[in-house]
Amino acid sequence: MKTAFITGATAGIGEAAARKFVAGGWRVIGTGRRRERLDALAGELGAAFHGLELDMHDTGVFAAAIDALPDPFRGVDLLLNNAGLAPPMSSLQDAEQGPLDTVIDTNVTGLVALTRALLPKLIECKGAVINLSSVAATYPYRGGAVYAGSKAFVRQFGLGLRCDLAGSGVRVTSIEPGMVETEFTLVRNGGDQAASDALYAAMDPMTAEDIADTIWWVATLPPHLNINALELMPVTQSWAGFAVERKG
Ligand code: 8X3
Repeated sequence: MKTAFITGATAGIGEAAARKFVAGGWRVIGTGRRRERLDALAGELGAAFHGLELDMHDTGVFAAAIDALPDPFRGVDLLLNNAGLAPPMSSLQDAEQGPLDTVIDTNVTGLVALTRALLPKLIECKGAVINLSSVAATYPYRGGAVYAGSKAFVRQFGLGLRCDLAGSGVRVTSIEPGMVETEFTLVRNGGDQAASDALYAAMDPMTAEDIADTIWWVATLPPHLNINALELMPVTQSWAGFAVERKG
């Protein structure tokens, strides 16, 4: 029986992935800050799910938390680096530093530290790392510089990690979705549900389950195949072209 370690399992893509992997016969260690959500998921998914209360900013406790995993969950075949967030949409010249630090600490520093802490187990199992990046890693948009930069880091980090892991059998993939209706926009907008609803209105966004299904597909490919990066969008999302500033 394989084990997936899924960060940010208390909502959205992480939660959908936890359900998908348990339904597929895996054990899942799901992390999050919200104990009550982890407990609810444990109640739903049963003994195959282990909820681990973990804050991605708390890099100093990662090693001890991993060491303390209960017996059936001690091997890790897949790390799904899903936890992440975006700061409020704002030009950098108008942004507060605090929310930017939170995003960099979570999306970049926490992700690197957790990956490093789990690598011995992943190497032992010839496992896989799947990182949640974004289309924002490739296509910039106004107000998203720090978010896009963090997701470009995630993609390039994964490619570099593949080089480091050459010969180990460990696979590394960057999943790069566009618009997925989850709590992502709600968090980005500081809890404004109407703004989130308006963004996804009448455009048939992707769902957390769509992305979880894709992650499952990547994770269960034959072990000699590595998907380096996979970009997904809803059919209704495309590009608006370059902005041009004219003089006079
Ligand atoms: C977020 C993707 O297209 O909603 O990762 O900005 S998008």
